[in-house]
Amino acid sequence: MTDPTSLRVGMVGYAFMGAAHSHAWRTAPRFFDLPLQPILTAVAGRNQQSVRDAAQKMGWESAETDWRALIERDDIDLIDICTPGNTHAEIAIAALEAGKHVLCEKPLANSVEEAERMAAAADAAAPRGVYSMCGFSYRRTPALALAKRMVEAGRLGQIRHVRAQYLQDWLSDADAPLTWRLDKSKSGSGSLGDIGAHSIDAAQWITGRNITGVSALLETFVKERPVAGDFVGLGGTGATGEDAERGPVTVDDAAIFSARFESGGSGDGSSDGGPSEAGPVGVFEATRFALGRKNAMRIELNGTRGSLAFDFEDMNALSVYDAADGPDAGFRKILVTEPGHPYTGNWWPTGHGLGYEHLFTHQVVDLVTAIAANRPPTPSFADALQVQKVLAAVETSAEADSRWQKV
Ligand code: SOE
Repeated sequence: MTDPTSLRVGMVGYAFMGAAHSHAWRTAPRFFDLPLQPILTAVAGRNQQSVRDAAQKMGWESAETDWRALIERDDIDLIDICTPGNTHAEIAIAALEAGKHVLCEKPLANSVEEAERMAAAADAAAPRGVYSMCGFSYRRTPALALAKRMVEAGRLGQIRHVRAQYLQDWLSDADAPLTWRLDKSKSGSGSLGDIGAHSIDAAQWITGRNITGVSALLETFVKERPVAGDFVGLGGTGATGEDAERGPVTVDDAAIFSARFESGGSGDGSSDGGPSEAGPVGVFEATRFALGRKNAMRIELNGTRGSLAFDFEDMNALSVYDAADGPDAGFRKILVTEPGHPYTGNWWPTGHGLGYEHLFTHQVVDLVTAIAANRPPTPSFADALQVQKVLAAVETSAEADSRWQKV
């Protein structure tokens, strides 16, 4: 029985992303007027006691030990996939074919082939009013949503440079344990897909241009690590000990690549330079070894009329340079907390700021609003497939002495 006023959610997985998504499903209706009320109907996980504890802690009405049970239940309208990438394709395709909406964490999949099947299933489901979104949550940062508005309005003119870094340091300790994010069979790649994917999506979304080619290198600094003990966090503080068994790291610790973006007319609002106009050039870096950088998701755009710069470690601010302000102006720091800024009007008075968890609440708001309006949410699986193709091109280039690789 479908309740037209509610959206009943079944979530698969309950670790870091499961906790962030649960918080968002609970919080969104309390700060935003949603057209459908999310119901935290069930959470699924393999270990019966652990998933029951998670349901209790995170506010889910019931617990299942098999994700397939969520898809078979007729009291669930949407499947929220918060598991490692090697499980995304099977769960998402089964859910869409069963007529359930899907929110799938990033990256969409562990290969282009899987992502293509997922995008095809999404395209087949949409005409039936069954929708899907990929969880590139940084798009829901107010400062980055403001940056997108500025670029679309032509405030930066023609974009020439994109400079994107995603810097973490939770693997700087060579004895941090071997968790699923370091196992290619589960995660698909290391820093490249886990955090580099966010930079790729943000850069393409803000500029309104896709990446068309890359030249890349990947590096794994620490080739083997202690097998994970009781893993309790990203860096893992499991009981490994001196004599712990060690296993191979099968993913990159750091990814660096240059990129070209589409040329010609685009979403940057500038006068169309025509096909002869070069598109932006980009430099990307993703690493878990930038000692001292904890979650520095950074992006800077340089255009013909201005520039902007963002650092998630100062996430409520956007730095903007406007050439029209003259040579003495320099970058101005905008506090993105005004009522008219994206999302912020629903929270606190100006200047009080938001955090990482708000991105996931905004993601729920946009997803629920699109579903209720019967229109496809973004980023779509097709958008996420484009990111997957860039990830694959980076890996191909890195395996071929950084030779230029078209996307
Ligand atoms: C780990 O690097 C991680 O949790 C990513 O998986 C998330 O996508 C990112 O938002 C924070 O860091």
